[in-house]
Formats: sequence, structure tokens, C-alpha cells
Amino acid sequence: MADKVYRASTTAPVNIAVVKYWGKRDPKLNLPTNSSLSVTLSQADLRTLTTASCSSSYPASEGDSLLLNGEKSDVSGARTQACFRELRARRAALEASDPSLPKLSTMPLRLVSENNFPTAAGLASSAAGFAALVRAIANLYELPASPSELSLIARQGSGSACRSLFGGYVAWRMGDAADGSDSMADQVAEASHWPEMRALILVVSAAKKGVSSTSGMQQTVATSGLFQERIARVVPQNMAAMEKAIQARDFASFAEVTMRDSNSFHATCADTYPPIFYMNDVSRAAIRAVEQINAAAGRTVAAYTFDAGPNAVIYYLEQDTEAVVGTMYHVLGGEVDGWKDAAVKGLKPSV
Ligand code: 2P0
Repeated sequence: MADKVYRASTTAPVNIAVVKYWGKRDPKLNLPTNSSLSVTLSQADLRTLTTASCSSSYPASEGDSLLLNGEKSDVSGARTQACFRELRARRAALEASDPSLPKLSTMPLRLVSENNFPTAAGLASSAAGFAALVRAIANLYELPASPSELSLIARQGSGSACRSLFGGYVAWRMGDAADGSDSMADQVAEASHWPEMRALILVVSAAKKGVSSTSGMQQTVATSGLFQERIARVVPQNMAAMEKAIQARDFASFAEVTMRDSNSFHATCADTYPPIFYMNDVSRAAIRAVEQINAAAGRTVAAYTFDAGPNAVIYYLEQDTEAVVGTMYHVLGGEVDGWKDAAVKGLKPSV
């Protein structure tokens, strides 16, 4: 059956960091300057679906290919190539140990990938994208790899992708090995550990971001003095406090660390020379709205966080939906220019 097509599909979810990854100590291997921690969101709302196939009937002259949301996408970049190389090497090792296995590692790969949310809208599409790509090929190759081992490979595609191989609350441990062999993700807690957690995504702008994360973080590492303080002291403290807050299901602490870490990350962006601004006036209005909501409740019921773009993610608990979601609409709905176009969605962490 020389022309047989081998095929496997998988989905991977989006994750939103509450302690942010920002900075590489080794850009080639995608090794970070600090550990990070995220919440994986429900795949019912945001996910990438990827099918990987290979066949000796696929023309070798066409090479490997990726169709992303119906459009041909470049796979020649070093990051994608690193993922293909790592996965093929593992498959080739299996084939070497068992000659009866078909030689999938030598066949061209075809990937077809679809997001159910806008690409490049600051919603971590590269995280879900590389996580799905790596797992789809690992499934196709029938690799006996654990999620942590796959996270090592996905990390080389996009740093934050390593966290999308797990559900629930996920840490990416920076590691200290020069070859990156200990820079991978693990699960801090299952989603079921704290099932009341919700995330509200406020899409301030679905436009592609101005400065890419990859280039922005390199500029920050090279020019910001504040960044040195962040990686040496602020992030290690936030990681420890965040893990404790999650284990104890302590929302007030979870929220404070989330907001402080987002502020710290954006402060290092502002301290980059020339400065990088991801948040805009609507983003800042969302921060004020969260402060108002918490003041009105007399306790912390909402936490904002912003990635490399203006969109806000608001974490809250299910029982506070009315206070948080209702007030976000009320406070921002009529008063803030640009807010009328915002999309609002309540999301659960994935199981
Ligand atoms: C995070 N971000 O922890 C942080 C917060 C953006 C701000 O991970 O260069 O797309 O592909 O490793 O993973 C975005 O960075 O960067 C990111 P690369 P990535 O979610």
C-alpha cells in the first residue's frame, strides 16, 4: 500500500498567562528568562483543530505544507522546522527499533489547521497552534511521548505553546540546562480543582499587533533595566505566591498576583527603549472598571491581565458573574469610544 495516507487529528486550547513569559535567554532554543504560569481555557470557546497526514504518494518536491484557516502558510521558518525535526527524529528512532513499522518519518507532511477565533488578535493563537501541530504529528507518528515531552518540542515552536499541552493551571519551568532539556511545562492543578474560575475576554481590537512578542521581548531584554529586577525578584515571588493561591483556591491572592504581574510586564515594556505600548485607552478603562467593581463589592472579585496587545482578560469566579460581567458592560458599554465593537465572552478553564 505504497500510496496509503496516514492521518491523525487533535485540538489544542488557548492559555492566558497570569505570570507572564517575556524574555528569552536563548532565542534559538526558545529558552525563557523566567518561569510563567497560565490558565488553559475551554476548547468549546477557543481552540485550534489540526489534522496531520503523510503519505509516500505526496510529491517529495512539494515538501511539508501547512494550510492555516484555508490559506497556505510558510513552514520554512526555523521554529516550525525545529518541531518537524524533533518529531521526525523520534519517529525515526521507533522505526529503527521496529523495522515492521511504516517509514512515516521519510514522507512529506501535510497539516491542515483551523482556529475558531481570529488569528493574531492577541489571543495567543501561536500557543494553541503549535501545541496542536506538535500533538497531531506525535499522534500520527504514534510516539509514546508524555505531555511534558511534547511541551519541550512545542516550546521550540512558540514559548507559550508548551503550556497549551495541559488543561487547568499550568507552569512552564524555565529550567537551567543549556540544551533546554529541563525547560518544559507541568500541571499545577486540574481545572476541576477550582471549577468556578471564569475568564472574560474583552476584544478591544482584533487587528494584528504592532510589535510581535518575539521581537518585543528581545528589545526588552536588550534595553530595560527594570526587566532585570523583574526576572531576578518579581517573577520568582509571583510564581511562588500564585502556586500557593491556586492550591488554596484563594481568589483575592490569585487576583492580586495576576494584576501585579500584568502591570510589571507592561512596565518593562514601557521601560524598553524605544518604549513598547500594548495597552491603549480602552485597555486602561478596563483596568479602572475592574478597580470600581472590586471597590463596589468590598472584596476582590475580578482581576485583569493583558498580553502583547490591547485586549483585556478578566478572571473572576462563577458566583460573581453578575457583578463582574454585568458591570463591565454597564461601565464600559456606553462610555468608552471603541467599546461598542468589543466582543465579550465568559469562558471556563478546560478540564
Ligand atoms: C505569555 N506572551 O506568557 C506572554 C505574555 C505575551 C505576553 O507568551 O517568541 O508568542 O513565540 O516564544 O509565546 C507571547 O509570546 O513568543 C507570550 P515566542 P510567544 O503568554
